[in-house]
Amino acid sequence: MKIDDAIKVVEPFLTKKRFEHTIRVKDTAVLLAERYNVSQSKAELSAIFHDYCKYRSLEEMKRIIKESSLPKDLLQYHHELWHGPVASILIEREYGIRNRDIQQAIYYHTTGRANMSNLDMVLFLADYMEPGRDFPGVTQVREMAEKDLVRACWMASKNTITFLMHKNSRIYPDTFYAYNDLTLRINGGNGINGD
Ligand code: DGI
Ligand code: FE
Ligand code: FE
Repeated sequence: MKIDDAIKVVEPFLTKKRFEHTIRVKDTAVLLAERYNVSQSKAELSAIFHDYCKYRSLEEMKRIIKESSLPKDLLQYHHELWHGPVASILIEREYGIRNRDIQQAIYYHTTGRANMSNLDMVLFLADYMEPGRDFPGVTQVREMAEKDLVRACWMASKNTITFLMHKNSRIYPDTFYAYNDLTLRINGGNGINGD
């Protein structure tokens, strides 16, 4: 699908604010893709669709998780975690976007996962650090994103887990798997405590 068509498809499903966020994620993802040798068209298309299902009803998302191959344990966790996996399925069903790399990046954009591809990291990071974001620590992540994709993702993942723990939220396993794997990738397992 052409990028202009994708933008037209997605806009009616989003609020104005969310649509503007989506465009900023796309622009940020394009910059990161250039810097880290990732396909620009894949980065663009995954960014445009990443929050496509953000405002689907909980009933619809629940139904799709139940009747598809998506992991059922998602239903035991916060519904905020559902929109990525559900979008990865619906873009194929509704628009024939059947591309593993794109679908995977969208699937994991909220949690991350172990073994993230560069495209996965570009979307994960673009969503975290687009210019409209104002999280504590986001400036340092933006600076790191200019030189080290893995380390910037690691910082974003760590900040998100810290934020969730402060809220006493339950944390989905993939969120931890992402953090653990990125930690291993940045220090080869030689953390402060040698773990
Ligand atoms: O859709 P966006 O708002 O652009 O951003 P997102 O999809 O990255 O994240 C939505 C929310 O999900 C964000 O507040 C952080 C939260 N989140 C990420 N990992 C987990 C999580 N929430 C819970 N409860 N558990 C997680 O593992
Ligand atoms: Fe999202
Ligand atoms: Fe987003």
